[in-house]
Amino acid sequence: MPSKRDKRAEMTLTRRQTLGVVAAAAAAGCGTAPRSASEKSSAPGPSPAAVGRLARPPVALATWDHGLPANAAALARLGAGGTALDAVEAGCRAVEADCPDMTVGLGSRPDRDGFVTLDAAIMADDGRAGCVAFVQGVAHPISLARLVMEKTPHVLLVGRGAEEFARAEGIIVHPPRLTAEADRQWREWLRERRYEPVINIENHDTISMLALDAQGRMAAGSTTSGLAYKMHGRVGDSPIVGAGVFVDAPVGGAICTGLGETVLRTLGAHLAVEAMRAGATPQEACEHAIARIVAKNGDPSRYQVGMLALDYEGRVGAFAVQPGFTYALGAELARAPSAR
Ligand code: SD4
Repeated sequence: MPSKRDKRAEMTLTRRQTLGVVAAAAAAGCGTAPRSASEKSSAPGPSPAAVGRLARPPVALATWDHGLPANAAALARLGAGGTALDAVEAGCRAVEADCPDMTVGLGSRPDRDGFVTLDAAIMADDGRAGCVAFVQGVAHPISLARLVMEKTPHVLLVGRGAEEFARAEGIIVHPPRLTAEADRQWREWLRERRYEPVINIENHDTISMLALDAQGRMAAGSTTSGLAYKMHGRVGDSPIVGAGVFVDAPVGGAICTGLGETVLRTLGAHLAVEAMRAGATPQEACEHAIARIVAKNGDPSRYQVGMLALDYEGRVGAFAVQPGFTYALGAELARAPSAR
């Protein structure tokens, strides 16, 4: 029988082990050490400087280019005395209200049956969480998720039940409707009815956020329409605590974006936070989690996952399976290093 101490030692992920997992993924064909953003792309704007950098609170960190408007809304909320939870809610709402990528909010591309179904999660670093999945007609699923957290004894409500709860809270639930552009694209898709995720242009770029407020509280949030032309009823990682989002004081938080099935199989965000708990930096934690995702999901040329992590010292981590994952730290856009 291993002693308690042995067990603790087993659970402790050393820095060498963390890097070992990354090395194993590299050996499996995922490339080697992360390269800098400047090596990855000549695109203007994104800078490698944010990776591994120290950010002083208040901090807003968010996925993809639309992380910039999300962070602006989040930082405005923090500047007005809001909490980290207020900040991620405000940031996610900004993208839900206006997402030119058609990947978040009611203007999104639909599932294969022509319905826009939305997923969202919000989590505080004391373990409180609220999530909604497979919700239709709700303009701000992130706020509905927060209401689940604050007004129910539950963590996750889905589908019609979540919509009924929204109505009971005075939220308008709109009838199913596609925007003219979403309708046009869906009808075009119907001609071939083929769904194949294409790296970084899957047209399902989620907004996931982490915020750290001046009082040292951290929160995470995510909101998405999931995969375009997914099966009706499909739910990804974004509204699942531990998969798309996880935050736990006094360790830190992590968030994911990309092909949700690959993250669900590994509970990617939880994996990264637990790596930090065991001593990894946020950057090492992201690399560790991405390496595990690759190890569990086969051929990494077929999908993208981007991960961000943040600790209470304001250290930032960012890593992705493929090149091309952009994220925003405050008002700065950066390009994450990647395994390939
Ligand atoms: C999902 N992870 O539903 C989400 C989609 C996403 O960038 O993050 N796209 O699988």
